[in-house]
Amino acid sequence: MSAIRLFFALWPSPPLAASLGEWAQAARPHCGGRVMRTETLHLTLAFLGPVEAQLADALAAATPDRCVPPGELELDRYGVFKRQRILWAGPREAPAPLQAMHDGLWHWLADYGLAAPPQPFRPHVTLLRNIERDDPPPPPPDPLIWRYDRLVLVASESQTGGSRYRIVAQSRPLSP
Ligand code: 2AM
Repeated sequence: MSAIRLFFALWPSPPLAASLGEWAQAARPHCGGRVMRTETLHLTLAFLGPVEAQLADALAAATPDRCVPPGELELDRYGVFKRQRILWAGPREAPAPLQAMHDGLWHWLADYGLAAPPQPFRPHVTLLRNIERDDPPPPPPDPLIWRYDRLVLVASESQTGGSRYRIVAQSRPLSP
């Protein structure tokens, strides 16, 4: 049976994605590297890796009911993952509500036989890959405010020149 590479993420609104794209362009003269396409920018909450089609279907069916409390996240800095040669935008550390969302998601995923990675959660939006230096530039003056009310389940499909992301399900926003 074929496997599908899946992850849960927060997906930015088009205006926020455009602002993140500006952050990427602003950092590129300093860092070098390859700018991520604006329509693919996201913040991963849980990377599941390859999942059998039956399990992928079960997760897609259950995701609409996996409602999350709405919240706000401030992205105020660039950071670098040296080993992966990534420049990212994000907060210094996960704020408590986002950490709780991450932990709750993995707690639920355990019912499907999926286990969280041992590394701590480092919320980030990858902006540039294959960067050429280790130090991030200073961030733009105004932080970005991310207002979220749902999570999305995304399939990552390999294609020439990178990955294509397809949103397969999303959680229902909680009514006010
Ligand atoms: P990255 O942007 O830091 O590479 C899809 O690949 C998403 O899942 C990306 O946001 C990626 O993070 C994240 N991810 C987390 N762990 C991963 C892993 N082991 N392999 C590939 N992607 C991973």
